[in-house]
Amino acid sequence: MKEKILEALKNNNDFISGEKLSRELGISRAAVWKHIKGIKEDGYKIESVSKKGYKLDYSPDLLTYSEIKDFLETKSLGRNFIHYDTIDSTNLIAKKLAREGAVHGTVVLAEEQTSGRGRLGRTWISPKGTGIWVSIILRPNISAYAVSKLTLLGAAAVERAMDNMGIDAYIKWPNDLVLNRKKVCGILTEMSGEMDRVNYIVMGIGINVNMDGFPEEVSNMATSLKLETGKEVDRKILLAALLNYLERFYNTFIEENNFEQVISICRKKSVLLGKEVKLINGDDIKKAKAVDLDEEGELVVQYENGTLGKVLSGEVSVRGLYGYV
Ligand code: BT5
Repeated sequence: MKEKILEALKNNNDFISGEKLSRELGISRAAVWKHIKGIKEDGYKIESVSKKGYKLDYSPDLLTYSEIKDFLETKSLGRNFIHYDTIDSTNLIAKKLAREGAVHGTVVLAEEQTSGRGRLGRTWISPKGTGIWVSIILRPNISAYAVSKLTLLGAAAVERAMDNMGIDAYIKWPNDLVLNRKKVCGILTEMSGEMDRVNYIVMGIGINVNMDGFPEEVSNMATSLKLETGKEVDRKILLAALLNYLERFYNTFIEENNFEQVISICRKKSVLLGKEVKLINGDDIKKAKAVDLDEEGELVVQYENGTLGKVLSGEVSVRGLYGYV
């Protein structure tokens, strides 16, 4: 009901009376007043004048469904949208909801994560109101082998969404986006299923948008869009653009088995191709040259002894990035 009242306020440039709201929504005047109070507590500024009613003066910078839906062009992604002010990790919640049967395209978003997660149990720093901390539940009919392709699909969607906002970010295969040699986005794709059938996928995407600085432990490798561009970036438009691209790329991949555009973006915007890299697999570190990205999204490398190999996913570091000199 709160959503409906907010919607009515947004659709009205002028005052709307409590009586009209109560009549149209079929609730009491007291209930209208209670919901208005709740909306104000969420950070909206609502003018109330006796005999005239209520008027929305200001919407806060929140990534709720009602704030982004005008920019969304998707059919399923984000149409079931769960917003938290603070949560431990959106991936954890999304996995729980997926187990309980949440529909394909469900989005879980938090303004702040208290235990944001990276790969291999690492921490993802997720301060309040300055980033996009989002997890998307996907239910593709693909084999577990193809799942790592989805991370690239996510990276390509983030790259396009940033490009839309005039930001020229690069992709560090397989799960980072880089701006001026520092990490601005990370993707954590988790799955449940068997080898030949996926149950569900949770794609967690963290984008550093408007923070002014980072804790010391990551300050040499992390950056935000604001730090690099010098201005605030509209989180709502960026999130909607991300979901729009993600759905487009996902449908093309799943329905037409076409992965070409994703690969072409990942190749064109790669920070690895042509470079000497270190392939890190726990304690096993191999030096190689990143030669290409094949049509399956695997990184083609040439080892020091000249042999070629393919890497499906994993940890790669490259000189000049994230403090590696
Ligand atoms: C990632 O892991 O890059 C995946 C990050 C995914 C975060 C999203 S946010 C929404 C969803 N919910 C979650 O709980 N997670 C997902 P990885 O490649 O392992 O990189 C992690 C490393 O990046 C850390 O060990 C730090 O060194 C560094 N790091 C931590 N926070 C960062 C930040 N905000 N920006 C840049 N680097 C960061």
